[in-house]
Amino acid sequence: MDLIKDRFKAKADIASAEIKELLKEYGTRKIGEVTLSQVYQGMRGITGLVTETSLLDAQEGIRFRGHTIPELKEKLPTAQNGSEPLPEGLFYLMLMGELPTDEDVAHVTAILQRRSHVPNHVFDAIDALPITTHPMTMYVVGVMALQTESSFTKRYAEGMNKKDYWDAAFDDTLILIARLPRIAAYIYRRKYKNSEHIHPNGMLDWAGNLAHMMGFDDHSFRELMRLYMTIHADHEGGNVSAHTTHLVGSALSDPYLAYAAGMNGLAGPLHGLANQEVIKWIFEMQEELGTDDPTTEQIAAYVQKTLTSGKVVPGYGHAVLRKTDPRFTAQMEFGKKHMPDDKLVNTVWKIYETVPPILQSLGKIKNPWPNVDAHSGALLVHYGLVEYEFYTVLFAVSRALGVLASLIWDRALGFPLERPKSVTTDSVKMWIAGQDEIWEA
Ligand code: CMX
Repeated sequence: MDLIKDRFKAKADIASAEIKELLKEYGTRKIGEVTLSQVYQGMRGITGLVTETSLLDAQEGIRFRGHTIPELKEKLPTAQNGSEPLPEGLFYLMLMGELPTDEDVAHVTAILQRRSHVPNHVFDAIDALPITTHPMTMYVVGVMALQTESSFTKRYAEGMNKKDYWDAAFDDTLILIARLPRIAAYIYRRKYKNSEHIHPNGMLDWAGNLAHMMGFDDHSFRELMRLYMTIHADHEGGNVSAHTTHLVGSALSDPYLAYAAGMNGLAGPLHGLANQEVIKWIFEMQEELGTDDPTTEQIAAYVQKTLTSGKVVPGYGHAVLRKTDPRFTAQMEFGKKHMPDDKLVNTVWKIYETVPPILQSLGKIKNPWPNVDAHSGALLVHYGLVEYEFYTVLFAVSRALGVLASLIWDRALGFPLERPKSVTTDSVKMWIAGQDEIWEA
């Protein structure tokens, strides 16, 4: 691990010095203006965070350290006999800011394999929950139980110098990422497979091992997990899971506490839980229509019904994106390659033809196009992973790569406690009447 840590430290020192200079020279330059609507409506479009690992363009989608998803598919190392990128490679890219070699990726895989042992009390904590508990609740409880291992918290209590925060965050992050597949697979086997657990295979890569421990040893399912874990990993810093992890980490809560907080946000239906909602919605549509192969007319009528009953169409829309999510497209390409005739996957493609014009016609939805969650479930169902309440756990395992790489950078760059200003509506009214200067506060 020292090799990758030393490389990181060298890069972080350069970045820190650059930022210091930037702030010295341009620190008072204005980056934008904030309207009252933005203050009341979810702070959309306010630039107020630095996240080094990825950047989202409304038209083009996500770029990880400058690389689009199609570029990653070309440039990141793959498993032997595989063609999908290894998520360990994306983690390296997000952390170091440069593309890894095959050797670098093998090094990260080896680090993760060596640290993957999960202590028994974590399984005991999960087992203490009723079997009916939602898998995301079990997952966060598992992560919280693992927090006993935090070297950040131990070293802080021993008086760690703030120059070393990044080092402790680095250690915690690698251990946490290494152990998440085991926790996720344990939850899956406990809840859906009668607690018949499967031992890790120390020869497999991080995502391949997750597939194996869940009980899916099909080569193309492993490939799907590699792709899935890569494309769900990061979506710049303002989304709920990334922002929460960053915010909680800014209080110097250790990476376990910060990541668990972020994953509670991912478990919301407007964010990561949308992946389960999509399949639930399609299954309900199939049942109501009495067919597993609905026509576009039938789908259109069902979409209208969903909207009339005051619900959102899950998997469609986005707070920042204004085009089809390239993460949707990457999954569509996987579907075309591995399962072009699958009925459910074809239904997802028919929904893609049907929903955008309907949402567009409402006139209020800023983005009628599908996001990442519109596609993922159908690919999983194809391989027999039909237990849709589990899907957000897979998203969470992947999201650890981005939010925790960012958390290491937060500590390396010495970012302070996050504490934006809030106002009351009374103070807003006084400001409008010219009796208050709250905005200058
Ligand atoms: N179906 C129905 N209505 C939708 C909609 C959808 N898919 N997407 C947006 N709208 C509605 C909003 O609810 C809002 O309605 P009101 O004005 O009545 O409150 C209006 O359109 C305007 O919303 P917006 O500015 O276009 O979108 P927001 O930035 O407020 O919200 C999002 C973004 C993702 C929460 C929203 O599009 C949504 O609820 N989508 C469905 C859930 C989903 O797929 N979430 C996953 C996002 C990706 C992820 O994080 O994993």
